Amino acid sequence: MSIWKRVLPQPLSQPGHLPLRRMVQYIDHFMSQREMHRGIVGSPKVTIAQNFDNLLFPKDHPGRSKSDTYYCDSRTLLRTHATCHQNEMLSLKKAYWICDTYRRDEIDRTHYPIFHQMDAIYLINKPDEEVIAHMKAFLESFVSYMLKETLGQVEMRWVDAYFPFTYNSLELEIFYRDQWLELLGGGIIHQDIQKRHDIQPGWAFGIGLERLCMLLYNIQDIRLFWSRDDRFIKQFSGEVQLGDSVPKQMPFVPFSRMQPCYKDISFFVDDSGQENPIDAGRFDMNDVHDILRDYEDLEEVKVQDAFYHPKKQKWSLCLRLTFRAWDRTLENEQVMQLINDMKKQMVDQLGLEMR
Ligand code: FA5
Ligand code: MG
Repeated sequence: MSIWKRVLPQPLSQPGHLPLRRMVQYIDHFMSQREMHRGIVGSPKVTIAQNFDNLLFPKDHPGRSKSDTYYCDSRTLLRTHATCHQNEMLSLKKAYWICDTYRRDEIDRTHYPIFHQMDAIYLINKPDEEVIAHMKAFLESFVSYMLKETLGQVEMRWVDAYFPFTYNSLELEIFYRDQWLELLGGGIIHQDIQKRHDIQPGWAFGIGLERLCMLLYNIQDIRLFWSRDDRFIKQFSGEVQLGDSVPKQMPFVPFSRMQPCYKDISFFVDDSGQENPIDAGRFDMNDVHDILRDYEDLEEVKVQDAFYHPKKQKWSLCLRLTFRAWDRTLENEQVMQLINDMKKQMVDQLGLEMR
């Protein structure tokens, strides 16, 4: 399905976003104790100026490329980070905001093209060293508030980083399962931005909410936030108990990996005289792949068998299809429906004769 159909009506609005919404209640509590205002953000469609130019992104920054960013037209795009709303928030002086963000990324266990970020700003009229010291203390206490009861004492370290819109930029990493894991980025708001808005110096930071939530609940796959499966959602329905730290969270119990379901489909290829039906003649197996790619729950397609049918004088191909949804068990009836639909597309679009 295209990204344009999937743009969220509101941040955190999917059923599978429940653990994120729950985590945000804790975040709100932490922030309110530090007199931080929660800023409201609008549509994910923002201008290139908001997302890049005003934040001093060089014209050739890779983040701007069409292969990384969903552009709507020559002026607008789907925001790639919550920082695009920083300018609107500066007058609040101490503020945080949460929004859905979009990046053209591979889909794997830790990357998804739609995710959520929280950004914050904290203005204090102090010299640079004190601004940085304040930021480090604030963010260390935030991470410790979020994770210490669940993960135990959290080992953290700061490493140098680069963002076009901050200086003295840093990333905070935590030691988790034998490796250092990037959790958030921050730095002092760039002087050009300070001048343009005539504001006091201060720091800014940003964090990916799904990644934090995965640590909090031991969720191993970011795609589960898009699940509608009760076995996922029900695990996050308990009471939220606000206090000095997030109480120990019950780790998410993964349900058994879904069983794959195998089905074969066979069809005739009218390519008389060809030695091999797959790489010769009018028939192009890639046309079949183009049709099959649209079926999300189809994991793999393999050519199982190909033989020449002497009576019909046609090649017969058999494909082995592996179906597996990552978030739910597929019923046989659903798979049969998918198969029927695929066959119809193959007949209508490619004129193939199904067996
Ligand atoms: C930023 O987006 C900066 N705007 C953060 C920032 C704000 C720095 C303010 C300084 C001041 P970065 O591109 O590293 O930085 O993304 C931040 C976080 O978003 C990452 O650490 C990660 O947790 C999350 N993230 C990035 N891409 C994905 C993705 N495809 N899926 C899920 N989470 C992602
Ligand atoms: Mg980063």
